[in-house]
Amino acid sequence: MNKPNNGTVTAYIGLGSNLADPVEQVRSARAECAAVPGVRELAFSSLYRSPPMGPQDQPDYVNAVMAVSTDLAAPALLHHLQHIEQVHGRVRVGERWTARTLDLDLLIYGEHRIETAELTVPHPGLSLRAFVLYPLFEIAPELVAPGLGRIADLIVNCPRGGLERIN
Ligand code: A4P
Ligand code: MG
Repeated sequence: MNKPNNGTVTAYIGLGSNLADPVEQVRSARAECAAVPGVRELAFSSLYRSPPMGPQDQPDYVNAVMAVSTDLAAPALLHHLQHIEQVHGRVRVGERWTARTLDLDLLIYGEHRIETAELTVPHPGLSLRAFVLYPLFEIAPELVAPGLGRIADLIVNCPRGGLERIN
C-alpha cells in the first residue's frame, strides 16, 4: 500500500490533541488535512484516548492516524501540517511534550527514510508509542515502517498502557 506510484506517495499522519475540545480539534484537523491541495484521504482510524506521555500534569490526549495519498514532497506536506497546527492556535513553549491544541506528525512517507534538520521520517517515536501504533495497525495492518519493520511486529512489543478506543 505504501509504494510510490506515478509520483504519488502514501503517507501516514498522526493527529493528537489534549486542549480545547480535543475530539473536535482532531475531527476538524482531519478535514483540513484532506483539503490540502495535493492530498487525498485514504483512511482514518478510530479516535483513541490515552494518558499523557511526558509531563503528567496535563489532560489525557485524543489521538488518531490518517492515511493519505499525496503528490507533495515530504517537506511541503510538513509545512502544510504546521500551518494547520498554527490555525488551531498551537503555541510552542520551550519544554518538550507539553499540552497542545493540535499536534500533527508525519509518521511515514511512502518507503522514504528522511533525516534532515527539520524532518525525521519515519517519525522517531513511532515504534515506542501505543497511541501511534494501535491506530496505525487499525488502518494499515500490513504496513511496514521503512527501517523499523512491520507495524504488526512493533505492536507486539508495545503495551497498550492506558490507550482506549473512543466509541
Ligand atoms: N520534526 C522532525 N520530524 C518530524 C516529523 N516526522 N513530523 C520536527 C513532524 N515534525 C517533525 O515539533 C518539533 C520539530 O520536530 C518541528 O519543528 C519539526 O521540524 P513540534 O511539533 O514543534 O514539537 P513537539 O511536538 O512538542 O515535540 P515532539 O518531540 O515532536 O513531540 P511529539 O513527539 O510530537 O510528542 N501523549 C499522548 N498520550 N499522546 C500524544 O499525542 N504527544 C506528545 C508530543 C507528548 N505526549 C503525548 C502526545
Ligand atoms: Mg510534533
